[in-house]
Amino acid sequence: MAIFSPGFGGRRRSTNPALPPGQYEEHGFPVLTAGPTQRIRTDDWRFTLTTESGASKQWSWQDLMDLGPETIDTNIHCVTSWSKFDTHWRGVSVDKLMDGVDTKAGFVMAGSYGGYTTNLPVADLLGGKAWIAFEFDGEPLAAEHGGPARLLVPHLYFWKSAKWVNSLRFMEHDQQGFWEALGYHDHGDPWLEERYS
Ligand SMILES: Nc1nc2c(c(=O)[nH]1)N[C@H]1C(S)=C(S)[C@@H](COP(=O)(O)O)O[C@H]1N2
Ligand SMILES: [Mo]
Repeated sequence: MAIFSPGFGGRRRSTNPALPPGQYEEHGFPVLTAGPTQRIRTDDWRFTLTTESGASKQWSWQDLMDLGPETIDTNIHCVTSWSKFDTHWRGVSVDKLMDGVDTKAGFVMAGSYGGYTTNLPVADLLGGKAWIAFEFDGEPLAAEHGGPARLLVPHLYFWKSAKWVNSLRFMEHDQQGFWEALGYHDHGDPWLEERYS
């Protein structure tokens, strides 16, 4: 006996236009981490940006706060098929970190405390699409969710939002990060279901 009935339209389709294909709405906030949770004090926290020419720039926690944080209200989409609507964050846009940075690179490798990496096109980090986020729901971001600060790139699957992020390395040629090297997509647009490469 079949455990599901294909007669009633087969796979259930969401009527919610905010839900990308193959996703369901999650009300909790699952924790997904490959490896141990990193615990970094804001006093010790540093963030480094390196361009393709080798030039680098570094920020302390206070430097980050001085860049002018903003509020971000957004939906997030995990490749394991949960989506969470209307999440509230505070963070500094990557545009602000990029102010005055001279690069023609097309790609970025984001790196984290603990060694996690993920690659993204530069275009997906600029234009108000990506942040270094340090508050969730009005509270300091919990270590389990990447606090003190994580990358937040809500228009791509959530594995691109590197927890405990501490670097952006600009690259002329795309290279693969942790999950990408294991078969996940180099881009990861949930609306195009770019799950695997
Ligand atoms: N440093 C780091 N960042 C990471 C991960 C990880 O394992 N390590 N997992 C990614 C994946 S696969 C997802 S779905 C989200 C999960 O974020 P959450 O635990 O806050 O829900 O973080 C992403 N960022
Ligand atoms: Mo994920």
